[in-house]
Amino acid sequence: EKTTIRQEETDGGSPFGFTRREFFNATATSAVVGAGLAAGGWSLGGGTAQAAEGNQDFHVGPGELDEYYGFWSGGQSGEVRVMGVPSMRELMRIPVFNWDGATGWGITNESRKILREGLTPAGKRRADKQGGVLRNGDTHHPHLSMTDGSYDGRYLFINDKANSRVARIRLDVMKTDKIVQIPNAQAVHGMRPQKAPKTGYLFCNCEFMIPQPNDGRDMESPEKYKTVFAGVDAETMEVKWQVLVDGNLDNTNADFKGTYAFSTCYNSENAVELNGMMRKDRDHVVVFNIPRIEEAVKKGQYKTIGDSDVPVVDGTKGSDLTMYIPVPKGPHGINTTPDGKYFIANGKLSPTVTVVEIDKLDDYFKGGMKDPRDAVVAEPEVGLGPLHTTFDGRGNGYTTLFIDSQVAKWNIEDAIAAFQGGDTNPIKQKLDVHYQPGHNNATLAETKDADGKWLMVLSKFSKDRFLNVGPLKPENDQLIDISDGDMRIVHDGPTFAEPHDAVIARADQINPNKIWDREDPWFDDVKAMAKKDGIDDLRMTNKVIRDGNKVRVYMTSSAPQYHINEFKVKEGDEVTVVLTNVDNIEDLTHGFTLTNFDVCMEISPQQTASVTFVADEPGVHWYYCQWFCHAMHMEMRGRMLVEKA
Ligand code: K7E
Ligand code: RUQ
Ligand code: CUA
Repeated sequence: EKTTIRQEETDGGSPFGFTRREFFNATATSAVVGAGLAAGGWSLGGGTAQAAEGNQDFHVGPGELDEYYGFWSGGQSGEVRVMGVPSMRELMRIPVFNWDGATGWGITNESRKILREGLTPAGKRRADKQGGVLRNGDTHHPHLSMTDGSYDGRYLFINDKANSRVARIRLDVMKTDKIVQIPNAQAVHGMRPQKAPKTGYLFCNCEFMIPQPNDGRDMESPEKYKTVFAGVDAETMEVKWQVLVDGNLDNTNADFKGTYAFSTCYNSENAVELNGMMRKDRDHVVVFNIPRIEEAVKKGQYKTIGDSDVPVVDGTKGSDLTMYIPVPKGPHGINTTPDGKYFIANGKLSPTVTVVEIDKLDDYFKGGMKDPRDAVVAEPEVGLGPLHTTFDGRGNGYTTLFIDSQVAKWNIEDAIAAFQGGDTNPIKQKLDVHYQPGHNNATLAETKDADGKWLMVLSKFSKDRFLNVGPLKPENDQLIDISDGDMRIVHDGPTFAEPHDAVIARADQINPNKIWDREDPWFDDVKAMAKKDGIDDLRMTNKVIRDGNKVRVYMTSSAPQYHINEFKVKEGDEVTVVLTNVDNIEDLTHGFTLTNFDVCMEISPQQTASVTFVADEPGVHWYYCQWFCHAMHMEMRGRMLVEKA
């Protein structure tokens, strides 16, 4: 208990020595007028008080830039959010699996192609029943591409548990450019890019067990249900292979050599209801030997399932492609240490975390190790409900304790020494967080460059931390200074729709473009269509082309004008509007919204976007620019005249 610092007592950096609740009581009664001003700076997110106690300032002043980019999952909203760290300012939202009215994601032709092309046949059938694309997603795990264990600034990947998909976001333009739905799967949960030599694969855990194929057979025989681990090619976003496993995959991670991936597995009982899932007292971690899996696929030692042609190899217990390491019941998060030596499986239902030495996995696969438990080098007790662990690059792990509402800081080598019988206590500090933390992540902690400066803890419940907003409350993301040894909370940040996870990269590792490049492959399709209509440069063209009952409107815009003020079509025509923003000034985004037609799109500087709809209502229909761009932005509009058929 000596190592526990009660946040309520120390009050997260207030120099005034009273707790947050006491502070609010004090100001409510106007008891401390003078102190109220200064303390107000602290409680409202100013960094002044923090500077007094911590050794880093989280305050980023007006006009100053953050040191880090954070990438947050948007949870049940299906999007990704870009944050500045340490300021916790939300910088951008990137639509992925959702529909978005600001940018027209889910409405433009470009986004609809991305949302549709990677769906499985069943996914396409589902999409066809609701307008061609799927509408929701449940994102958990955003992860950045790497080269040699460092962020390389190319891509961000994110899973969709709801519709079993994985998406790729291009970091140069911060747009989703590929989405693939994983066949033979329900609920893609854990997802990690390969760390080395580069992100060639994305490793995807399919969580729920289903009959294989899931076509109506074996429904009453849960013992035959299986799930798969999938390797997706990060360049093409195609599913390369799958591995059948025993149990229910949860989270996954990779080593720093490119040899192994490892996944936590709960419900090794293969049960379909809660009681059955709790029958055994152990579950396992599955280790995947990637070169062996590739070899087996190459040799044709696979089958395909149902209408999918993805090779599926057998990695169930006893296979030489996998290793099953027994761990205490219900492991959840799995995290690789930045030095590449260990991975840590977080106990969830057990108060322990299991430390596995990665080099020892070689012994097992070479036949030298008989008992897979021999790869376990420590299993410290860290507290109740350990879910995820992150690292400071100084040999410490930081584990979220869901039930205790704490983060435990513990030393890895001390835990190993204790496991070998030493009497060192690996626990260095426990810090109260608010409340029920899930993931945490420290700056660069998933890479070999972990710098131990800031720790982000994503708590599931905010309870009393913010003004009440009704029965649905925000989550609470807490920023913790870990730079000087002790953990200290410096900021609360509410987020809507459960982010689950976030990653933090140094600003210089991410270098987005400031405006679009006209050679960007994003425009290839629309350029090809224009070429067939005899148009070479979309930036120079304002033209309406009729092709039977199809009408293509090629239009440019520059503030504050569309260069086609009106166009005429006939009732029932299929109209495609192709709009190119010829402004090349940073930040000068225009839009195209067709009133009462449910049509909108973003066109940022030098961007082309297109949208197709049926002009099924005769009359005058105004289109307008929905991004405020100019003093005469309100005047930036035009008319579509639809003549009665
Ligand atoms: Cu722990 Cu989906 Cu990463 Cu949530 S999972 S917390
Ligand atoms: S106008 S500056 Cu739509 Cu009130 Cu906004
Ligand atoms: Cu263009 Cu507003």
